[in-house]
Amino acid sequence: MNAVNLQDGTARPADVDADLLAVNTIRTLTIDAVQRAQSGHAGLPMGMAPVGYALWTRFLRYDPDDPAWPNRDRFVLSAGHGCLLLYALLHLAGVKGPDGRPAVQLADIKAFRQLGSRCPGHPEYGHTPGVEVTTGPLGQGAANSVGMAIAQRWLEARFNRPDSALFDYRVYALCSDGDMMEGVSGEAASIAGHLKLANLCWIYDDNHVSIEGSTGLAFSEDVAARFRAYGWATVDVADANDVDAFAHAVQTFQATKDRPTLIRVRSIIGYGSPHKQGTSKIHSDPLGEEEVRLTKAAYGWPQDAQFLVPDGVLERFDGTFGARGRRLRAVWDATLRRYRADHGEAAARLDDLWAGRLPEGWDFDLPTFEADAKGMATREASGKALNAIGPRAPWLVGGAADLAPSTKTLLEFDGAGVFEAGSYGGRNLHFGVREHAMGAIASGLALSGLRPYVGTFLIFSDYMRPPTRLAALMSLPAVYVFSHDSIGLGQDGPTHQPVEQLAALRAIPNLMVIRPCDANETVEAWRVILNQNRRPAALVLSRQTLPTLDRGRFAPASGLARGAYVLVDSEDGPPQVILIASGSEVALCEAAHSQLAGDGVSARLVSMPSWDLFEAQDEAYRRLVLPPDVTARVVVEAGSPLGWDRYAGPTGEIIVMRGFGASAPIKQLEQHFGFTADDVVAAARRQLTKEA
Ligand SMILES: Cc1ncc(C[n+]2csc(CCOP(=O)(O)OP(=O)(O)O)c2C)c(N)n1
Repeated sequence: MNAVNLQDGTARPADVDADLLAVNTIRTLTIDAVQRAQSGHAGLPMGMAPVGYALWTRFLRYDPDDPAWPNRDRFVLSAGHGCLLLYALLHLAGVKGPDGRPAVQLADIKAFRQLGSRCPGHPEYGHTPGVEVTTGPLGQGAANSVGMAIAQRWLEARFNRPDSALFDYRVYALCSDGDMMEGVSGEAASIAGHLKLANLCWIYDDNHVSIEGSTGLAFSEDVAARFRAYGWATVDVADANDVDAFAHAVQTFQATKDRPTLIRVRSIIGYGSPHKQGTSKIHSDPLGEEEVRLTKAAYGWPQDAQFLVPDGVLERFDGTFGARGRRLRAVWDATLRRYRADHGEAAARLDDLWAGRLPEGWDFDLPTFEADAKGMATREASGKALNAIGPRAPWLVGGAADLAPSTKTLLEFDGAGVFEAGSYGGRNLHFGVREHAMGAIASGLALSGLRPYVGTFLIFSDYMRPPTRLAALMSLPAVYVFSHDSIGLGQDGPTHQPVEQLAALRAIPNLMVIRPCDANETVEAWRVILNQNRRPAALVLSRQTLPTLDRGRFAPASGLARGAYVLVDSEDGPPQVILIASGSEVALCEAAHSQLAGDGVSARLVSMPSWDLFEAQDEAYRRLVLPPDVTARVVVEAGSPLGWDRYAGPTGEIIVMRGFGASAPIKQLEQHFGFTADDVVAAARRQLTKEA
């Protein structure tokens, strides 16, 4: 491809070759969109347009008529701020949404960053067809792509047959300097190298510029050397405009069968802008009208044309990207037809997987636990539930960040297996001590149709908060198993005792948060979580044993599905006082309830494992459980008070943690921090006195 002569802006679109014409279309669409919106990031798309163009037109296997084709190559724009590159590609490639309408119309690009446009400020999964994953927080997309690559390997191992390669797609992620600086990409790259994910290619836009100026201000390591140390192959492309060199690098990736590949592309941010290219000014400022004209001149573009898509560009994409994708898709459809005929059962499973549901009967073997005063930890019950579901839910896959024995997240039944380099069909993933990447990888798995669960201690949910939030934003059904959920973990002390984490999780919109009180509620929690596929869920579990409640005497654990329910009521008449608790504090309140009943106090005990499930109930139910006229209330939870006043009411009492915990045996801690039945009884009595 010809390089553009920056001094000579006289060339007309018709004069330059078809590749350059298409590349400059991407660039000028970007420039015009940012200029019109007066916001956005033009620099990356201007620099990397040739790379995006070459990848899509020469390599990407993608049916523009169906961006949900299961065997499509994935293209993740991890540097989400450069979204106009993706929007322009989706537009020019003629990608269509499920309704048959273009995924991105020119009108959407013109309305970049405006309400309702298919071109929001950063790519949003589910909002714009063809956007594989929501990106913007740097590092996340790169880490998500590792989950996607794991999923491809897993699907291949489990479902491909010698005569039918249903899954052989590749995963490409375009990463910027910021992506490379963020720790999460390092974690993810480390495990990708360890797992030898040869289907994964990261394209690193090495443009030496970020917001504050040169990356040299803060970033001087040899990134490629680092990746080689992770076990990746690396290829350098000296000039982003050299599409043949880039194409050669992609071919090297495709020929590399034993490790992932990093293609480092040296580019010039804002390429073509005479006064701003190569500087941080172009990173996120609109060019300004005069500079837009000069830049277009530099490209040999009509200076006054806006949002111009010259004749031939759409055809260029259609004749390359489109033609290849449609042809491959037709071949794949034929393969799938054969597969259905020859491997009917596996095909039926795939239909379930693609529909986002687990096979019928996945919950048949869920256990019920007998009443038991000694009981078991909810993490223990969770492990039993998981292992009861596992054999019937073949694509429930997961693991922990080196804490599987503690979080009880190991699948132990025959054939569960381990996902490891060269043996990719296992159901157990070993993430190593990499919580942040683990969360992002879970999203990549969910985006690929698998049902992932990942485990760590609740305290380390902080380490995976960014991907948790994004999973909630994307409505992905990932499951986070968080054990060791309070001071109840005991002697590890305050570094490990979560206090504010529950409140922090509850603050994430669309995240289901469930803290079950005993073994049977834990089973019900798994039932609720896996019965839906539109939300991530945090399952918050105790380290310590908790009594298994006598469900003959108390309400059934299925009440968990409604978020809160009356576990045991006053024997006669309306309650004088309501005790509300979650998780390990329910048993404590049950003891207090008995004590109060013995003293002739009518108390109600509400088990409240999930605020969000409760808030989703109709008002009548909520008033039934928590009648507004009963204002004598005691809330007990070994966590932050934040938000509990909503249920305690203005005059209720809340027994919570008001500071950090301490290192001591659990019994001492309960005494020390006031989590005993006597404390609850005393609070209830204070409430009654107040009432009187
Ligand atoms: C986690 C995170 N931190 C900060 C930002 C804000 N931010 C957006 S772009 C950017 C710098 C980008 O520099 P680079 O990655 O080199 O992209 P380029 O300048 O090449 O467009 C920053 C800090 C972000 N999007 N995500």
